[in-house]
Amino acid sequence: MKPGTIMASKTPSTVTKLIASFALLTGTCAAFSQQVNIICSVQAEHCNMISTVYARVTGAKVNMSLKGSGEALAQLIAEKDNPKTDIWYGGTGDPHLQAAEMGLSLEYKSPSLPQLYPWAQQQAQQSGYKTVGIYTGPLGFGYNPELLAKKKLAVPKSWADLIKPEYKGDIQVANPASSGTAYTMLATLVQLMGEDKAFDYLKALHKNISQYTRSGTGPIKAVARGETAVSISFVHDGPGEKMQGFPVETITPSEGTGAEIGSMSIMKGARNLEAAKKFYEWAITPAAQEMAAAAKQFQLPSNKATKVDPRIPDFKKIKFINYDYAKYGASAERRRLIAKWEKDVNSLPR
Ligand code: S7P
Repeated sequence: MKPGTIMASKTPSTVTKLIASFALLTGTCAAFSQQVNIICSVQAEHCNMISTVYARVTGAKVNMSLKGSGEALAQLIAEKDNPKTDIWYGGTGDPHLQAAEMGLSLEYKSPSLPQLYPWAQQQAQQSGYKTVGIYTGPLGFGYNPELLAKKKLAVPKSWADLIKPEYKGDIQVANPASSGTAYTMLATLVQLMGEDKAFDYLKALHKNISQYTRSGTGPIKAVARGETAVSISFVHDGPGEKMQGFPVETITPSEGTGAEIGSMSIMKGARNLEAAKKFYEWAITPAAQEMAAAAKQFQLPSNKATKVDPRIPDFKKIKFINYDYAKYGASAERRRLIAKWEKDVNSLPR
C-alpha cells in the first residue's frame, strides 16, 4: 500500500450504485461542503471507495493518504504539535490504542455506539472513547496451493508447522515495527506461548523467513503472485486476492490465534473537527460498512446491522486466544516487544 493522495475522480459502476443507494438510505445530499483530511490504513481499493462515495454523497472534499498502521502512527506522532490529520481510518487497533494513550486522539462518544458489536464498543471504552472498532479479522496463514505442490510441501496447519526446516525461505511476514499485522502476530504468540517460548519460537521462525515486508498485506499478495509459498497474514485479506484469479487459500493455526480490532480515531487538534465527526458517524453506518465487501475487503464489520458477506471468515470455526487488547495496545508494551524483537530476532543471521 503506497502513501499517496486520492483524488475522488473515478466513477466505476459499483461506486455509482453505492452512492445512489447510500443517498437513498440516508436521505443525504450535498448539503454541506467541508474538507476532511484522512489517513487511511486499509487497502487502497477500500480507501478509494470510501473517499469517492463520501465525497460524492456529502460534497465534502476528502484528502486521503494511505499508510499501514505502524507508519500511520509514526506520522501522527511526528505531527503531534502541528496536526494535519483529522481522522485516522482503519488499521489494526493496537496502534490506535497507543495513539489514544499518547494523547494524539480526541475523546468522542458517538450516539451510535450501541449499534456496534461489544468488541467494537469495548475498544472505545478501553481507550476512554478516543478510538472505536470498525471491523475485526483473524490472523492466520496464506498459502499458494500450486507453489506448495510444486515444492512438495504440505499446507501448514499450525504455528509449529511454520518452523519446520522444509519451509526455509518460503515464508513471508511483515516487520512488526512498521506493520500492525506483524505486531498482532508478535502479541498473539506472546499470549499463546508465554514470552520466553514465543521469542524462542520467533528465532526459529526467523530461519524460515525469506523477507520481512514493510506492509502487512505485502506477504499475502506475494503468495497470490507465486513469489512465496506461505505468509502470516490476516485471513480476510485472502478472498480479495482470490477474486482476482490468483491461487491463494487461507487457514488459521490449530493452536489458536489472535484477531485485530480495526479502528478509527479522530485526531486531537483536528483542523476540521465538525467534518471529522460527520465522517466518523457516516463510517459506522451499515451503508458505509457494506462498501468494504464491494471493494473486495472481507473483515467483519462492527455495526450489528451491516450485512455480512459470505466470504467473511466464519469466526465460529476459528480457535481464538483471549487477546488482551488493553495490555498489548499500551505504548510501553508495544515499544518493548518491538525493540526486543529487533534486538533478539531480527538481528540474527538467517
Ligand atoms: O486492509 C487490510 C488490512 O489487513 O490492512 C490493515 C492494516 O493496516 C495492515 O497494515 P499494516 O500491517 O501494514 O499496518 C488491517 O487493519 C486490515 O484488515
